[in-house]
Amino acid sequence: MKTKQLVFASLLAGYTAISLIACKPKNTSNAVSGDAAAKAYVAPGKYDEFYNFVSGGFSGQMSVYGLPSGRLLRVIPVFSQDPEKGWGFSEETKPMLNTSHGNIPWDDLHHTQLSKTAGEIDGRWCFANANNTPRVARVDLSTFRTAEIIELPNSGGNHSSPFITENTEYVVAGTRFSVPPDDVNGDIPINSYKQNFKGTLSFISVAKEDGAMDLAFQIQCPGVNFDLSRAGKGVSHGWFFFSCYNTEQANTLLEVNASQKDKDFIMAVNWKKAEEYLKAGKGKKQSVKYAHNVYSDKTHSATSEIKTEVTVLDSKELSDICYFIPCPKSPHGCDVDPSGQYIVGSGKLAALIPVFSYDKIQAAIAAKDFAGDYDGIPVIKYESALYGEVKKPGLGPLHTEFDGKGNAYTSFFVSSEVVKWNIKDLKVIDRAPTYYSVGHLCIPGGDTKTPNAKYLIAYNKITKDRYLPTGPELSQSAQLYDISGDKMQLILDFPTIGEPHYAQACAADILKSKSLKIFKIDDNQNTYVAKGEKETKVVREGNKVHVYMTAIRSHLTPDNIEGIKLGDEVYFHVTNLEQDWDVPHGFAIKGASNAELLIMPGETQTLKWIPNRVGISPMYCTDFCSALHQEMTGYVRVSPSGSNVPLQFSTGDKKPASETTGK
Ligand code: K7E
Ligand code: CUA
Repeated sequence: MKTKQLVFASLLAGYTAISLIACKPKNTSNAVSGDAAAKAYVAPGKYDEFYNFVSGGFSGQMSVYGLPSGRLLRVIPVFSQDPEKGWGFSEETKPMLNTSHGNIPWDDLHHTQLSKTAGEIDGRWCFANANNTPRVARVDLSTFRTAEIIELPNSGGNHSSPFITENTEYVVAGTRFSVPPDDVNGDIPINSYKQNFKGTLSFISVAKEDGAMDLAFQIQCPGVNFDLSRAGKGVSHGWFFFSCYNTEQANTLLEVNASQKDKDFIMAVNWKKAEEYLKAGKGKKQSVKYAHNVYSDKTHSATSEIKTEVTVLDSKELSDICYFIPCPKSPHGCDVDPSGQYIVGSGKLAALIPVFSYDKIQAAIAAKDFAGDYDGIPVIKYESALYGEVKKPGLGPLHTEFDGKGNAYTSFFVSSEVVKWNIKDLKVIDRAPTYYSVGHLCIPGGDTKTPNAKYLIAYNKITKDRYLPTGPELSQSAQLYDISGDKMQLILDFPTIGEPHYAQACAADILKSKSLKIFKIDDNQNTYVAKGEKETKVVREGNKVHVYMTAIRSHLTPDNIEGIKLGDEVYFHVTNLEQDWDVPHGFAIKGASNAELLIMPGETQTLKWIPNRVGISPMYCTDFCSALHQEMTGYVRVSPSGSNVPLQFSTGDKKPASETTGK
């Protein structure tokens, strides 16, 4: 990280006169003033005002914090296994991590996006991207669980993702790495990038009623790196804006070779026009392979389907859907203000921030005011699209959020600060240090038409000297600022799970009443459900043994099982019979090599267990559920493979020792 920062800094030094020694803010201990604690204080027993959905970076998860307290409310497993929830361990959730490359237990999640209606947060879903093996996930905000994951073909490093249109018509994803299309032989020299590599944008449609995602179409673009994006809104609804770097089309040592040009691009995409072309049959079917995984709250199980076709529009052929706008020095963030009129490009190595005008972009397109083309895509003249530049704002601009009061807030990685500037006159109004090396920023509703200008959160990369040392690695941190006054005021530090990239926040009132409390046991359609203790049984099918088990305070049924033999695969299908809020039961058995379970009220989850030794294996509930939780236990007897111990099961004195043989 440090080396990166230095290289970054030395590159910058090439064309800015600003001293790099000044990069690290001083006076860390004085940074918080006296009334800060009161502003972030939420009394015990009181609710926070906002939910904050924070990306977990390399942890592959999303975490939910309360604001302003910074309380960690929940970690939602998305692209990585999570032993706290059994995610990716139980038989029911394993298919969610399936891809065309097989099961992937760990990915890298960078951006969260709350679903919107008419440009406002509607509290239905939160989307997230898997950066490494390209995927987009939809988290259901009634259960705070991942409900759906779709893989993206023709992509590598799904970074410019998942950004959504103002009515959640589409979740959009741009590939970070350009790669040869999936249906051609990719066994080619890497240095044939310029001829053979393509950049792909994916448009995933989202069904209005239930959020079901479908890869509607892709747009094939020149081979560059797509970094970030935002949908237009208001006046610019129907357009999408992507930052592009590596327009040098380098395939090695990008830190030097992709920083050659004075300007890279923002790409403006007319997605309404793309829809028209799609309807007119201009798309080409391409054969590809990608997984589409769906979790059902009815069956409490996931399914994974491999799909084999995608429709691709060619941006070169359909010459009026994509336009390039020059943007200084390797733009990272590409952010659209609440009105939809202004598009802010943050060149990582630029000494200014360009602000483009949607109206001027449209006028330039209408007048064909182009400075030639790039790989067949028209390039609008910089001055023709430009509204103006923010001069000398700081070093290493990354991301911009908006407060709805006419101000923008940009994060500066190298100079470790947040800079507030006015969108109309482009004048810097205020700056506040961050500790240290800030990445993304979040203002609740900051990408909506009406942001809530009370708080701003900075998500930082480096924490050293802020928290007690914990060995070589320190937790990353978030910093909360009060932005209700003229000056930003730092009021709280709180640690994050994994490296935080983008985050979004919304008023607690939008979500809290929608939150599900239990799954109704009568609605449970899991194949192996036992809706009451009477339905519990143990069934042998060859060497597979299915245990239909129930859990209720404070016993398992059955809790004595005999007749299991070496060579058996035992499936514990545990149904939690509770119908009370916040009463999960857990399940673990000695020697289980893949997992434990955690089962919510009314839910069924399955643990697969292959015993590897003869003897008695204890099992128990892992969640302290009642005063008699320590009594919530049982035993399984494992016999040698040839044994004729009959299959029998029981709980308490009802001792049927009944034998159930399979079909
Ligand atoms: Cu700037 Cu991956 Cu959005 Cu992190 S990205 S900071
Ligand atoms: Cu159930 Cu402890």
